[in-house]
Amino acid sequence: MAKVKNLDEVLKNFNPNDPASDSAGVFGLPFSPDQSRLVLYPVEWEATVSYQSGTAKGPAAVLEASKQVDLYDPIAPNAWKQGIAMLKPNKSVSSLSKKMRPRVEKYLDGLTAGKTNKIILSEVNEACVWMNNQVRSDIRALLNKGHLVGMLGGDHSTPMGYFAALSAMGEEFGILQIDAHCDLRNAYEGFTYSHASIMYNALQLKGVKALVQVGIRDYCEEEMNVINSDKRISTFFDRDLKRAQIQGKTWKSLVDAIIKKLPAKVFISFDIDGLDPKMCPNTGTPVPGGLEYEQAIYLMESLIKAKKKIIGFDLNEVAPGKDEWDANVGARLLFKMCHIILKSNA
Ligand SMILES: [Mn+2]
Repeated sequence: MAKVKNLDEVLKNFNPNDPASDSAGVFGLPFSPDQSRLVLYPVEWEATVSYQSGTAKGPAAVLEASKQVDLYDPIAPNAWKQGIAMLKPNKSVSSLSKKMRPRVEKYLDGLTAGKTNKIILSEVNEACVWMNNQVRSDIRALLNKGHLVGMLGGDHSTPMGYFAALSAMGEEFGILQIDAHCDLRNAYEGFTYSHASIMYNALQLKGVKALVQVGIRDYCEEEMNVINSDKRISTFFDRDLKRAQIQGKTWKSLVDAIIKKLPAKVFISFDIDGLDPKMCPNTGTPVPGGLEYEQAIYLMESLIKAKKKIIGFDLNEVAPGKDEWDANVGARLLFKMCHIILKSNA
């Protein structure tokens, strides 16, 4: 990667045991994006959210909550010293999402009444394509500079541009998706690039060789048909994972089976609603059941032990509620994911 300027000097003046200063960046760290091996790219986008909105406010809330996270991480102690920084959100993406929300709500009201407003539909679909293109070129520029990139959504439609950038750069990879939902609908409510279609769309890309889904517990027949008709997809339903554990199987043995389905290079797409909703009560579409926090960390950490290379990740659907709980969990999960990708690329 490009030569990092002044990283040693920045570190010399930084005490990781002090509380975060007002001017500090993500996790209270003092690095600029240019100085950082790992850059976090926030996307304040929730144009096609169908149930509870709020996830566009996720990145700002997670950034704020991240300043409370202590910096010692047993996964890879001191890996943060390679530099972690969060970019400012792409403001044209944020404002287009805001502009689309009332249009989408009007469209959905029409849909409930049995009417499809084709004018709004094409307007929203065009906006989503535009967002995907913005994200793709932003991410590609960061990857070309040699950064590792973690994306922070926004709704689960946001990583499409990231997947497309990797595929266009000739990468071949599997997606490990932790989620309550399959997101395998061919357009949802008419929206081509809905959060509920992200994995259907990802599978159209040349570079996506496998999709391994974990924690799934809310899905429709159309999605079951997609799962059954595409050999690249392996779905580990929450029901099956829970029953296996009730009957005495260990989480380790299940994790081994999950990882076996993945190719050498892995992108982690983490929808926070894959976790038990006690950890994300304000997320857009919460569903009972799901993974415990440490089960998810163990799964991701096991990728490193299995010698998989983590080429990127996103964390999405974190929505701040009235208290700071969702953002607190999101920030801590993000910190773990940062250390996992740094360790995988050490
Ligand atoms: Mn999802």
